[in-house]
Amino acid sequence: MTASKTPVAADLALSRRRILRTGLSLTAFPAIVAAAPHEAALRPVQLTVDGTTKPRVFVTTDAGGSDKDDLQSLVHLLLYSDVLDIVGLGSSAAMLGSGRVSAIRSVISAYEADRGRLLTHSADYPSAARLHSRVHEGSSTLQPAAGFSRPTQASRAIVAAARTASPSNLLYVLTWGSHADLAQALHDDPSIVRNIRLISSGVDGQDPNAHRYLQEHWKGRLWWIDGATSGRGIYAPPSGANTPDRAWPAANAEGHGKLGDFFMASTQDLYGDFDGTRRTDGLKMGDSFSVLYLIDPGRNPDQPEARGWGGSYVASGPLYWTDSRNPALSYGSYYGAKTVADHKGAFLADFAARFDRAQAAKSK
Ligand SMILES: [Ca+2]
Repeated sequence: MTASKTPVAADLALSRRRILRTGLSLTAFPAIVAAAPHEAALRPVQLTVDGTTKPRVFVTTDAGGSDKDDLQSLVHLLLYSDVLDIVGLGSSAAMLGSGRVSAIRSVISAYEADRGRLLTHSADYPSAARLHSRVHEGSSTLQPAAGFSRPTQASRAIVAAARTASPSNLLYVLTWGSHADLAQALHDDPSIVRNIRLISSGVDGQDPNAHRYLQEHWKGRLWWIDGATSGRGIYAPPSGANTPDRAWPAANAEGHGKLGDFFMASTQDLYGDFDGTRRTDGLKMGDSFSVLYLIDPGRNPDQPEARGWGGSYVASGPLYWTDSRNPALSYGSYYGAKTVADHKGAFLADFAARFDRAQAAKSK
């Protein structure tokens, strides 16, 4: 099955809408806007060739661990790297014993092979060298009771990226692995909090002390969507079974450039535990809801409670949103999963069209 092409971020109406969003940000958080601008030189807003604002994104990931779904999420991210300003890719994988920047770099290498074809569809895809220059090793050990310890490459890069952000050109930090490097960054330079929006995906168990530090010291001061389970709606059925989608990758990714084949490979034996009898394959990419939140062409990112590709969240305190506990919006024990799953047809069709870009150059 080849999904229909869904135009993304291509029309002027959308450009105007995204420009309007900046105004909404300022209106929504006047206290933040009133804060003195940071002394560091600000990085200008990045625009696509059609004038659309690119959200600035720093992703931290545990790619390389026992669950291959972060590799899937990285493929997804890079296929949308023309509409996002990717300023950092950190390996926050303390549970693995060491960082795994090599896993991130392997996805960038697949992207490099396809970039020529991608550029015929959008001139905004960054070079692989540029992406490689933004890859950073993160914490390799669990944080002590305090929740922070020493700076890492990744924590320093978060501080640097946030210092060049501003309340009108925010840095979105998407945490797909542990919170250790973000926690360290906030500890080392508390002033960056005003420039950051965090969208996290239930990573408390990957570094409990770092997560507790964020909860105890930053909740209420940090704009934060704390999404533990909504992202399961990307792949889980309404029963809430942990059954990744086996059919979609073969139909839409395999044979679609290096990225398509890389994605397909990262859906095979998902947990690396095949014992000769039972194995798990399929599309999962549960952390990708944070990217979907930013790339939904119809979404205002200032409104976590609104409906949209990345899900709908419930205000649980100042600047803090969590998964909905409404039973009607749950898939089994996955609270809020339906708020993401309701948009699955749209965001997977769009993703399929992105794989088509990797497969074939645009005909002139
Ligand atoms: Ca992850």
